[in-house]
Amino acid sequence: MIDRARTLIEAAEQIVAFSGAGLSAESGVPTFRDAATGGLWEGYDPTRLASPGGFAADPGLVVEWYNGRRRAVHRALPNPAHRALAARADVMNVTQNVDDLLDRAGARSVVRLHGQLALDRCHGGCGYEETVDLGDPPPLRECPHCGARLRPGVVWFGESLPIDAWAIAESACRTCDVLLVVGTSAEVYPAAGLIALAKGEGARIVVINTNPSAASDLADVELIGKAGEIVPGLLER
Ligand code: BJW
Ligand code: ZN
Repeated sequence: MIDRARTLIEAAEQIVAFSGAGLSAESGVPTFRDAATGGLWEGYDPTRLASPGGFAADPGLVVEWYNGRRRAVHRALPNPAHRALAARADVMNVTQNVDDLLDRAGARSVVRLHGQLALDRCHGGCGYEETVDLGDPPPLRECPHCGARLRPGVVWFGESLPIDAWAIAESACRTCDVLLVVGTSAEVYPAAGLIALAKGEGARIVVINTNPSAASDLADVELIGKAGEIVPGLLER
């Protein structure tokens, strides 16, 4: 199966890597829905924490939860899968991840569908944004422009994805020859819809995941195992 995937990759002109939390699992960053890595949301109701309604109900709790995750990402290091994806300048990285591990691995540009932990932005919608030190994130505070609350610069349930990032991702998935689907449950939309979009336009789908996922049925090649162990061998020239 690895050889089949490598053959597809070698023949491809355009390669897109669509990643999820499993990509960073071996760096020690917990996933969302995967019990094997401790499931980040175990004991929490995700719609409470990662939603505008949850923020309205208990903004202090939500900011503290994100600040704990920010500190954990700050302590984490890129793993071999991040480094392999970053090392191939011809691979476009489209990620659902809000960490900065692809960037720290040296990826030139990363298309982020669900925002980033390293930003705070105004929840009132005035457009104010501020970079956050992941190692020493600030507590809940007000927007210096309009007085509304600042919130993590991520995309919560019920919110729209960043228009520019979505347009770039959609266009790349329409035209790519191979879509690598790395470490995602492929359950969260519209991001997960990129896989069917690429497949419908003729791309070959290579799925790398420790378990079968919602992407399995769309896979031309499914490689079951850890991203850090599989991705480097797939992408080395
Ligand atoms: C390994 C591994 C290793 C482990 N190696 N693999 C139908 C169509 C469109 C939308 C919807 C729809 N149905 C419902 C919706 C709404 C909703 C949605 O999709 N809900 C689903 C749960 C059903 N979507 C939205 O609300 C989106 N917005 C939207 O639709 O706007 C339009 C709208 C407007 C108004 C009203 C309604 C709609 C926004 C979605 C935002 C998602 N945000 C989050 C949180 C980000 C901030 C934060 O980090 O806190 O994004 S949710 C969370 O899930 C996070 C992730 O990016 C995302 C995807 O998770 P991911 O990355 O796949 O992680 P896991 O844990 O699920 O999977 C990890 C995988 O790795 C597993 O498969 C493991 O096996 C594997 N693995 N170790 C390889 N070492
Ligand atoms: Zn503001």
